[in-house]
Amino acid sequence: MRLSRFLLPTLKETPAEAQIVSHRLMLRAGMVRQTSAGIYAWLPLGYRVLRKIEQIVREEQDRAGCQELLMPTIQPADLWIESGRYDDYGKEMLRIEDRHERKLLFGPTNEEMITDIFRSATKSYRELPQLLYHIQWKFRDEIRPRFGVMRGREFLMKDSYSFDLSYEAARVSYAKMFASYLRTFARMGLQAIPMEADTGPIGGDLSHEFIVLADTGESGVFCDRQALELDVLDGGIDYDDHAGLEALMTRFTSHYARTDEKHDAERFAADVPADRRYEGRGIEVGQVFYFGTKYSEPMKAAVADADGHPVDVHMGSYGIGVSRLVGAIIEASHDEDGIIWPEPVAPYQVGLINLKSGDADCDRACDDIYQRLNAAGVETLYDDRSERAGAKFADMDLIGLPHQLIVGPRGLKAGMVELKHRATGERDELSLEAAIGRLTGAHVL
Ligand code: P5A
Repeated sequence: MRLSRFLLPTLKETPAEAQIVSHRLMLRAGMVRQTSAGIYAWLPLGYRVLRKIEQIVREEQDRAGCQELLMPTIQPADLWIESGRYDDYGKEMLRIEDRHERKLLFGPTNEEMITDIFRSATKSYRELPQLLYHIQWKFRDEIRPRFGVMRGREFLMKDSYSFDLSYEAARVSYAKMFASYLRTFARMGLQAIPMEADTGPIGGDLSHEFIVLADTGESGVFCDRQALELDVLDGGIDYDDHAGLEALMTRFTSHYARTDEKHDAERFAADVPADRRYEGRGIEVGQVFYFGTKYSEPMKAAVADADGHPVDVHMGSYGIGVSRLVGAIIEASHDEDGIIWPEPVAPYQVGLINLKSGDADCDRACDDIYQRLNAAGVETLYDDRSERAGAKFADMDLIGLPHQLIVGPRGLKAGMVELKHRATGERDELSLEAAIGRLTGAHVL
């Protein structure tokens, strides 16, 4: 993409309304624009990151055997009256009436709707287990939307739902989602720590939140420092190995990791040696729930067991805050100059900077590089604007692309260009061919 043609309204000044660094940087980097309180338009740069995150989430759901479908944003109130949650949900639910005076709502979550779909499609225990997910916009009329996309009113969530015949079987589904979450966040370059959690309006008695460490986070974090050293990408995960999944879950939950609500200070102090105690803050990027028959019982979602007797199915639901993750990744990865995107979620891999647009040699060399990078499938944002070099450097650092390829008239005379790594600041003077080779080769530099 040529920057001269790209809608990228970057800001030099820090927007006054933004309290945390990710919100400031998302506004300054022209990624989003607020259209109402807690509701955002995703501009081209921000939308590319959102889609990258969504795709990693999707790949890891598919890998775990979860099936993608798509449910609507607007739901009939009837389903929520059936489950008993229509009144309970309170003012956070955006209630709508259509021209026929039918009661509708903008879905804050989809337990009721998926249970309705399940009960109409399934009759026998032989059809279990079922694991289904969608990636869809949600609306929660939060009393205090803040921190940009981190606590919005409209936000993008991946939500999965599991249906099983028994608690034991449901635990396998829970462990599958648990494992896939560890992989999902690790692939984005995040360390997300699973913590025992309260269940709130979703219900049930088994739940974990996945927390990314950040000082600005809304969740308190208490855990054994050993929890911070686990690496799930070390080995593959076999989703058919139920004992292995249970063992993985045990390994990742045996560190007394708790959010502040459930924190039992005395037990934490007693169980974890003082030098291993970690207390900090973090951002909840996902939460998983097992809630048994909370919805299947009132909504009569039963299947026939082997003897033909109806059994209410055991359910779980599993959420990831896809749009929140954009902010969470920035909180975890930035410096004073701007964002530092981890490669897997970067909107473009390479920023090509023409230091003297309009100079025939520079233009020719940059056009050639740009074409060759595109042909090799390297996503490239080419700054071909006639701006000062300083402004180009500042914008490129701000938007945080992993690699910058800098082309200027002096270097070109000697056939040289400069390659800068955004995360480390390392710079290499290279021949034009060597630079292209590095960027198109292994991709990992
Ligand atoms: C699980 C999936 C649920 O709603 N039902 C379906 C369950 N869980 S949850 O914890 O309430 O939400 C799941 C994730 O969504 C993100 N999230 C938000 N992101 C941005 N703005 C919000 N207002 C917001 N509320 C929730 C969080 O990442 C949460 O873990």
